[in-house]
Amino acid sequence: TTGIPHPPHRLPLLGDVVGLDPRAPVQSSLRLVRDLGPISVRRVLGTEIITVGGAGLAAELNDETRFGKHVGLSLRPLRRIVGDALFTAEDGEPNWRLAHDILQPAFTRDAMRGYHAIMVEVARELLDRWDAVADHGGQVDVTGDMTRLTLETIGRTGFGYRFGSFDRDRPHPFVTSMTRALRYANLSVAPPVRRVLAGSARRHRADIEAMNRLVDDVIRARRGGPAPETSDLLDLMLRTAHPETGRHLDVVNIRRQVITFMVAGHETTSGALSFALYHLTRDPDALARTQAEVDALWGRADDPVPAFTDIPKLRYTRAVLDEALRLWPTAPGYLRAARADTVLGGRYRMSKGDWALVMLPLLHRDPEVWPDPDRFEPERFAPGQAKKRPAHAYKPFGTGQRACIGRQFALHEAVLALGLVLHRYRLVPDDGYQLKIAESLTLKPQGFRLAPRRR
Ligand code: MNH
Repeated sequence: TTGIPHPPHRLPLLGDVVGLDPRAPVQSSLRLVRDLGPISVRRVLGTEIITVGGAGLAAELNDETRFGKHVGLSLRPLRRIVGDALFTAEDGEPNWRLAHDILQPAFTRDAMRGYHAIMVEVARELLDRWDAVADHGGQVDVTGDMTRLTLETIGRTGFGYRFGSFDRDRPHPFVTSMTRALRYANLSVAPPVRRVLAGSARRHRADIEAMNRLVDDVIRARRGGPAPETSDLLDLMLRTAHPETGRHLDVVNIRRQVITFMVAGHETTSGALSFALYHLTRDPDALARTQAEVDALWGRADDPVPAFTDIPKLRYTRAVLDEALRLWPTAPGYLRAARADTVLGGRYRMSKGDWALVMLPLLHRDPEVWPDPDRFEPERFAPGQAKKRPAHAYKPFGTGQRACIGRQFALHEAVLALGLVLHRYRLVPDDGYQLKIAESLTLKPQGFRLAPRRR
């Protein structure tokens, strides 16, 4: 790592911690490394973090022959909760391949057909909630409501479980435990500091037990009851054998997969929808274009019932989400480890096992690739535009065989929900709102409120 620039204020023992905020590690790291160029290194309490934000170096790290996924930083504590489930399995662990091959058919573009009706049902529950607010002239907590939507969607489509998110004012206890456990796990700071910021180790254990209990109940109910009319993720995991080896997932692993899907399957999508609405309500032209697109598709009918085949037609709406994920990728990075000794960028020697962080908010604003990088401009994702950019300049869903399995799911759900919301409401922002981003494992706007009014 010699020759890689590091932040200017390096302290003995502690390293590059000046300016680092344990509650906002991504945003404070961004400030620390932003001006250091396409690659930089930080030493934080003994851990060396090589951070890449340039498209050329990211392309190298994404080369599957030279690098693989590394389970480090905030994935390590998550792994203590969900072990070798899909997201936190080490490359090459047998349960990764087993679960991946069994579940892959449930995530193809065509498989979305099977979830569409439930996604519409949940989106309409969101509209009902916003209608009531609109009638009283009130405001909605955008991120809170998007989280209701995405949690309800993954719960119902994946596992036949209803959290009742829209009937509650406070989050479901599972969500409280999950959010708190993630916040705890994500705080990679000394135990006394962690205790102050995220509560005790004992409460953390209790949160994990509470999640396990709920998931085990869902699994037990499914095993005791009839199969669902249409197969879902849980059904696949309980009944499907691996096409080649004939092996099944064991019950502890299934529990871990369910928790993984609950975690991975809702916070990121909720954040993406919230950022999209944030940008749209600050960009009247983009908002008008999106509304023109949904109006052209659905007319001004009061309650359109979106068809499965409508969703890919909403190309501009999709570009809005793509662009929102460019500026604020809600899963802000991923780690890549060298499969063998190698040299990165023709200059930086890495030994087998050495790893680097691909920091997406940097990559997605690489000035070599993105003109006027801080500007919200969905036209960047108009048809044909991606071809004009280097292949590895935009990676909100990760890379290679460990890229997001839920990408199609997230995009189908988000385009549908965003389309329906914009078709129905005029959205009035708070004049004084300054974007504030809350960090857990993911990024989400905080305190972002809108007043929805029927158009
Ligand atoms: Mn998702 C992996 C981003 C929605 C389930 N997801 C990843 C990775 C990124 C990512 C980045 C790779 C992480 C890494 O390399 O360490 N995911 C997103 C974003 C959204 C998203 C930005 C929404 C927007 N993800 C979803 C949804 C689901 C899901 C929805 C499930 C329904 N994601 C996963 C799983 C993995 C993953 C499972 C791990 C895949 C694997 O390693 O095999």
